[in-house]
Formats: sequence, C-alpha cells, structure tokens
Amino acid sequence: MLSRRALLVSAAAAAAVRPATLSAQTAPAPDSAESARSATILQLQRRTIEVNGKPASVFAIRQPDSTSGIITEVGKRFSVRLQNNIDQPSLIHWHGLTPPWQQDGVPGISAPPIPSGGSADYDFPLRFGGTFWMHSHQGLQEQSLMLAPLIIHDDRNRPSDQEVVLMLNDFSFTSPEEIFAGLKKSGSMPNMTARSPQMASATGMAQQGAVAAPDLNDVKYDAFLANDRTLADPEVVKVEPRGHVLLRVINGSSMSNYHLDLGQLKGELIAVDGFRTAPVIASRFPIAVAQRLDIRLAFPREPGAYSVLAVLEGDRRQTGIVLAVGRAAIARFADTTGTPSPALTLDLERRLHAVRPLTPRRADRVHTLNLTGDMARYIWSINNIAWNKDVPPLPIAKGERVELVLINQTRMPHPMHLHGHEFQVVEIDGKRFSGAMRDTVLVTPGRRLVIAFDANNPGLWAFHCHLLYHLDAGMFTTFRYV
Ligand SMILES: [Cu+2]
Repeated sequence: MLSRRALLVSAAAAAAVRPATLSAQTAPAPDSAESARSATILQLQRRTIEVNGKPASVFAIRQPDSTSGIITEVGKRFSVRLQNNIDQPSLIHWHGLTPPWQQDGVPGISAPPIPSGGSADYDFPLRFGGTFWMHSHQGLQEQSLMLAPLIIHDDRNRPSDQEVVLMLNDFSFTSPEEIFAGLKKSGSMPNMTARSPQMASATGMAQQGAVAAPDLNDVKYDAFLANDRTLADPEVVKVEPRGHVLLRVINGSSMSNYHLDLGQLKGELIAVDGFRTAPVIASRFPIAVAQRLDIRLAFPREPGAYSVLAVLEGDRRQTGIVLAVGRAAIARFADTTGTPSPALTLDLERRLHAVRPLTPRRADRVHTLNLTGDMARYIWSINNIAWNKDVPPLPIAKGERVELVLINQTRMPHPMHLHGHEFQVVEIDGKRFSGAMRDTVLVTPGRRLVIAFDANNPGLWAFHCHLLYHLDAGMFTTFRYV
C-alpha cells in the first residue's frame, strides 16, 4: 500500500517536477548494449526471515547469487540494472552517493517508481569510497527491510583488514501502515509510547537552561536486528588471533537511534557516513538513523568472544553480533542492558573533524530551516509546512556555497539527510568549527546546527528527516537548481 505522501508525490511527478530545463539533462538509462552487459543485477525480492521464533515476510535487495546489496571500488562506475520482482511498485535510493538527479531514486522527485515486473538502469561514476547503503524511498517499504549495504572500497581497506559489515534494523510484526495509523491516532494504540501532546518551543527550552526530557522512540518495536538476527541467535564472525577488523556499521533502522557499544574493546573511528574523520578512540559511539560508522578494531592473541552491541537510545533493549577470536566459548549476550541508555547527544559530533573538509568560504546563500511538528496530530514539517506537491523547491544556484541553519523546535531528535551532495557540519549552538563531512546529521531537541555544502550537482533534490514516519508525515522539502 502506498502512503498518502507517496501517492501525492507520484501524482505530482509528471507535471510539477519535470521542468524542461532539467529534463534536458542526461537521461538515466545507459543505452549502449555494452554498459547493460557489464551492469550488476540487483533484484527486489520478498523473503522470509525468523524473528523471535516466528516467520516474518520482509523484502531484500539482492544480486542473483544472493549477495545483499553491492561491494564495489572507488573509481569504478555504479552500473546497475534494478529489477522489481515484488508485487508492488518500488524505487531505490543510493543513500550517500552523488548521482545525476534523475538516478537518485526518490519517487516523483527523481523518477517514477518501477512497476512490478519492470526494471531501471543506473550508470554514474563513483567519486568517493566509504560505507553507504541503499533503501526504498517508496511508501513505507523501508520498514519491511527493503534495504541493503552499499560498500565502496578505497585506500582505507588495508590488505590485513578483515571487513565486517553490521546492518542495524528495527522490526515489528505490525505492518508499517498500521504503525503509521497508530501514530496518527496519537498513542491510542497499546504499543505506542504515551507522550505529551504539547510541543515545547526551542526558545522556551533554551530559556529554562535545561532542555525538557526528549521524546524518544515513537514506535515500540518487537525486535532489533543485527544482520537480520537478534541476540537470541546472533551472527558470530570468526577473527584471527591478533587480527584487524574494519567494522562498517550501517543504521538502516526506520526510527531507532543507538549507542554502539564495543564492550571491552576500544575502536578507532575513522569515518562517518563514508567520509574520513580525524580518528576518535572510544568504546561507545552514537549512531542515528541512516548514519554509518567505520571503526578499526584490533584483537588480542588469546581466544575470546567480543560483542558489538547497539543499545537503543533511552532504552534497555539491544542487538548485536559477536566477533570470536580463535576457539572461543561463545557466551550468551542478553538482549537488554541493566540500565536504560541516555538519549544521543552531539558530544561526538562536536569532536569530529573531517580529514578533507570543504575549502573555507563565505556562504553565498543561507536557508534557515526550523524543524517543526504537531505531535498530537503526528504532522511533521519544516518551517511549519508539511510537505506536499505544491510546496515550491528552495532556490539555490550552481556554484554557490550553501548553508542550512537547522533549528529543532520539537522534543524529538531528527536525523536530517541531504540527497545528492556531501555536506560539512560547520556550527553547533553558535560555535563555528570544521566538523565532519556527512550526508545525515542528527539535530537533537532544542539544538541549532549549521551545515554547508557546495551546489555542484544541479537538479531537483530531497532534504528530509530520515525517521520514516516523520518523513512520511511531512518533514521533507526539496532544492532545485540548474
Ligand atoms: Cu524527524
């Protein structure tokens, strides 16, 4: 079933978002037989997994040999034929990549959805390496695991490194449409977290000195998955004694932010959202919805079992995998922690510094985007406008340095994602700094962040909250330039 927004977007597609100046650009389909032959086939499929001892019907994005997603190399082309083998329309977004806008995979913005039984071709150069992912931008399919890793190797892959990909997901046996309907009824469903109908204003919170308790985890999930499994039966990855691991963590959850907990290990964080940062060594790292962490781990010679856990923010529940050195006995890891974890903060974000930041430059254009909402009616918005087909794109121009001032006036954290461009975090709560390059940044309640990007990829682009039901409820807007 399509969501209301997806229907609106689809209806808008032909007329509203196809100005002649933009559609005159390169068409997405590679028409030469040669590029079609060398393309990687990705199939949208239905599959059954087991969660909490029960079968669950979910989606997959797989190659014909069952490989989930893609592992490729920087400098190669992203050359993919996407086949829709499910019984409904779909379209896949290559999260964090910078394709021509028509290949970005947002229904009604970039291209129409691919009908059941249809296919679409993608072909563009890969400008940078890193940890990325792909997911449906159609309706609420992402909640049903229509997603997969998209890994681009580069010189961060040392020959001695063992690569481990950790995909995190939230899972419910309730259909996403029912979850969304329940949220719209504002807490009337038994599995929805109770909440205050009043939204505190950011100014109000700031004046109080202490921010009111944040409102976390709208949806009560049945399970949290790490590579499709829970801690009742986790994935166990064998690691050589004194081995080195490059751990690539992808938060593919629809609504859940986590603290990654390396337990006794210390990890060296070397990249966020694919982009290299000055290393940060720690055993816990925050990871918001849609974000990625690249972490180097070094293991001792002695046999041992090491858990890599993701603890839900503000909660006791967790998921994870086990890295086993030598012939280690695998202990059972509980799926809850002793005490609830805190809410995510911006403490790590303030410490991150891009290895290759934007060249310092004055902004040519600044857009202030207040993140707003009406919790009681579950309407989420930007500058109090819930997105619909009549909202005009925000103007920018090719070649400009653009800054977005993001002010969270709600009590929920919002992971904000810009399509088609990498950005840099340049200011948090009034303090300028040369922060991380990213594609998704968490704006916590009451906070003000500034991100900067270069308008170097003309087209029509989405900018939105990556919490699936916030996105669908209207916290979404677009940029357009030629
Ligand atoms: Cu949001």
